[in-house]
Amino acid sequence: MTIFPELPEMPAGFVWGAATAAYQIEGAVAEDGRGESIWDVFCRRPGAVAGAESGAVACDSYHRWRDDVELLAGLGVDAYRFSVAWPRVLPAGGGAINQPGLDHYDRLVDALCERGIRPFVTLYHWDLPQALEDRGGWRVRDTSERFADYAAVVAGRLGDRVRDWITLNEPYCSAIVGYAEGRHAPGATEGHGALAAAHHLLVGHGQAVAAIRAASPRARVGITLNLSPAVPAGDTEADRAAADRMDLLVNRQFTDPVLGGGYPAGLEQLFAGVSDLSFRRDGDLALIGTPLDFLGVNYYYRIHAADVPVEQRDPALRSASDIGVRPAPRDGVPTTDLGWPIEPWGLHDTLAELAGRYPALPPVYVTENGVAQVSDGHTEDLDRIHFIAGHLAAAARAAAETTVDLRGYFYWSLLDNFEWARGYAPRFGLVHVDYPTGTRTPRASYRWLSEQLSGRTRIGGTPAGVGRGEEGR
Ligand code: IFM
Repeated sequence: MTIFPELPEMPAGFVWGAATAAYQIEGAVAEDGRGESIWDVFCRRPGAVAGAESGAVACDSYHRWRDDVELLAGLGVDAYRFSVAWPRVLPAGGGAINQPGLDHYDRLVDALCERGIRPFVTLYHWDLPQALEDRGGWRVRDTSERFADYAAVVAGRLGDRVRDWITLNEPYCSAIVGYAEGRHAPGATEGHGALAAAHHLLVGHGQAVAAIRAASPRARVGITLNLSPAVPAGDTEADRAAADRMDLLVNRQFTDPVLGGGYPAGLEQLFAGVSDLSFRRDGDLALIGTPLDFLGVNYYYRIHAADVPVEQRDPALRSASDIGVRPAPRDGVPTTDLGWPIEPWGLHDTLAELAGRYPALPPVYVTENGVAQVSDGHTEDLDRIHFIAGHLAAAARAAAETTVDLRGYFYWSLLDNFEWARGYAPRFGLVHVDYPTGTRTPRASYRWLSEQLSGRTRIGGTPAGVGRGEEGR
């Protein structure tokens, strides 16, 4: 007999959700006036994406969005986190608004509200309009300003029904993976440019917070950061120092300024050979540290950091080894099919560390957490059920033991989808997608979660009642 785990007790008003992102599910890249994004261009670069795949069709959610809303309703979640594709709304990045693009999201939001599902809208999940990349992309400050303009347009149109806004998803990946490592679009391998991108993403975030609040005074605005506790691979001084460097690069470069504390001590030294940081301007930190209504945390794994000797480092920031760190496999720790260590307690530690380090930490949502399998036929996914239950237990423990005000959990992802440079092989979905036909088939994990969630009172949102359960907390 199979024993299925139960969901843990969560704080009152806890939001249960599932997440996706535009380029990973929508397809329809040349429809209804959408402009090109950096991912359309990057996917055409030989060798950039496994199997030379792209998001051109993906899950075809641009056409099948009604099916996806029904899947969410059947799952019984309170909320759906999706992203808006900037190049659908402003094909050239700025200037003329493409109304058919905005109409798509308008219909989606209406359908969610009709089903009592609260929309959490991410404005930037990596699909920068190529027209802006051609003018320097995130390396230049103008892109931050264009981002705030775009945020105002979307909030102006959807803000009467959408209350929860996420400015950026994982700026670490946009900046460091996209502009230093070159594994993601735009595929640049620069040091200074990547650090400029990180800074301009955060400036754009601060500007967008103000723009969203101006366009929709009832908005609640946050940012989503991917956080990975960095722990020493071995019990040596060198590995401990490597873990500290990794923590600065991945986590604190973003959490410290966003949560109002400015850039952390040690960061300038870490980047000494890479950049003069001349892109920073007076007033930027105040903007970046604008108080938020919530913080989104994406947790997937801990990093086991091993030291790389100085003579083997290249001061270019093209990989973690350039700051002297090698992610090391850990004996006895199981890994996902992507090789990511499965350590649910890392989610507890992430939340506990946030609570301990930042006295003014706003409410927190886990905006992504999930596991991929690479076997297409894997629909009786008991391992995914245990993954979710284990991570939720860790999150519940953090909520009970620390001051973290944990408000929700979004599983990544509702659907199998385009996993960026790895193409379609990794499957993260509660719902299996047969890409040739677009057919969606709920997995065992979907059935389990929906059973666990049934019988609760939904707290999600009609236009008037968004977030009822959370109101006043
Ligand atoms: O698929 C991605 C998502 O776009 C951002 N966070 C991590 C996920 C899994 O790699």
